Amino acid sequence: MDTCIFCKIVSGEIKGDVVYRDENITAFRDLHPVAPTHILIVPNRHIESVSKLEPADATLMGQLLLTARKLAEEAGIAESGFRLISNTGKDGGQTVFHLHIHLIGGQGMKHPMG
Ligand code: DGP
Repeated sequence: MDTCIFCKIVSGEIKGDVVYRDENITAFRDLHPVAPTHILIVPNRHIESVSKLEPADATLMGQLLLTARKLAEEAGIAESGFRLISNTGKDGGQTVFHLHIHLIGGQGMKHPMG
């Protein structure tokens, strides 16, 4: 997608603080971190959100989760714990419409359900 900021980070057209890259996935630090570790894990292929996933994307989504686990281990937060979030659509608070998983940790967090 020509106008998608995350597609541009994936392609290298604009610079991101990339911490992981393979043929299917790119992970980079969030521009506005909310915790000591805040990494965005995205599919290289443009998928708008979880709402647009197809059955054929099941393996890719598994790879995204395994990448989250690996990056959590590398960041030293696998034992202390972390949160994975994929905001989806307007009511979900999504602001960038290229599917991404936030990996957030390194501090205690309030339960999102209150
Ligand atoms: P969401 O609101 O769930 O769609 O999350 C989008 C996140 O993307 C938000 O935490 C800020 C981050 N973000 C937006 N633009 C950029 C950018 O150009 N570079 C990086 N690294 N992060 C960005």
